[in-house]
Amino acid sequence: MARKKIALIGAGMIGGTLAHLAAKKEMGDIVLFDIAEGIPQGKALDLSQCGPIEGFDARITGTNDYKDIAGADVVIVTAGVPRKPGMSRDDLLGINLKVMKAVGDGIKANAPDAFVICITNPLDAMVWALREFSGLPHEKVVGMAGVLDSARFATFLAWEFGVSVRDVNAFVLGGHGDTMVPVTSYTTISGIPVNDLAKIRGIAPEKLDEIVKRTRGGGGEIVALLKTGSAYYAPATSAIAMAEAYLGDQKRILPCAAYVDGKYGLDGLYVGVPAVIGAGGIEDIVEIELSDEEKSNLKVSTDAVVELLDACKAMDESL
Ligand code: TXD
Repeated sequence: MARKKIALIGAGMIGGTLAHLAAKKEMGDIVLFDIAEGIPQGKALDLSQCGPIEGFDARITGTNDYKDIAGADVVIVTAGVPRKPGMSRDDLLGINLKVMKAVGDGIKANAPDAFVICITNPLDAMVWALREFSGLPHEKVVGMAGVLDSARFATFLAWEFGVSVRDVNAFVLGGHGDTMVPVTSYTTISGIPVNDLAKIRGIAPEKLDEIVKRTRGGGGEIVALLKTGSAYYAPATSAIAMAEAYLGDQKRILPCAAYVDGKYGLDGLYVGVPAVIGAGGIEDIVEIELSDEEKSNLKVSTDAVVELLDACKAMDESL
């Protein structure tokens, strides 16, 4: 059976990391696409030379021509510009919306049957715009944010409780912005609700609030430290987990920016919700019971996403 084909649109910090992870895991052949000449080709050549050392067989190529993504099974989109210190994710909207138009056209023409994972920020708006521009079915276009935000939440919890990160199952819903909703009522450590373990361990509720706050600011914390860009190792790792769930028909329930129409009181919005990822793409959205506070926090988050969509529509009348 022929190898799967993974196309990475954007060969920057996340794109290169995606390629390395996908190659190490032998997920398939990899095409790195970018508008910058030489970058995708150079990174593809460098990554290929890891093969004899790491022991993976994967054809890794770089290109500036969308025709080379033809027939891709998975397309992961990081094309665009990242934040610099002092910038919000929303500040990227104008530039990255135009990029999504070009990327959407490229996917529509060359890889219409792919499962598309969008990473480009502002994520909830960019994944919606990418779906509109590409015309792919809603269940085949998803945004990566919740897996990353939940991993940040889980890391901070594991540090505070002094437990293995393997045992923390954290849930962050809503938009990928300062209004994201870490859902402590569905967060467990070895199946123990985190609020219960906090009481057992004598960890004050204020400490958990601090961790929720640090999770919300997790992206900005790294941008401030790096100064020249944003996080890329954990974002890439998160998108790879989503791609594996699709390619392996794993039926994982992951927090993803999926298209919600009816559930959670939403009609026609991409926002972070528990989504089942399998061979059909987004196969189901799980509508969990939320506390009143969590419901109102989710409303604030989805209202912020609607504002971004309105800004996108104002910039591009085809939306
Ligand atoms: O959780 C999340 N979703 C976020 C997303 C986590 C971290 C970073 N987030 C966003 O991902 C970030 O704000 C950016 O919008 C993207 C990509 O971040 P990355 O750090 O990989 O940015 P780079 O290193 O600048 O890479 C972007 C590449 C770069 O090589 C450009 O030449 C290329 O995108 N680029 C394009 N490729 C194709 N087509 C077009 N039009 C284009 N424009 C730029």
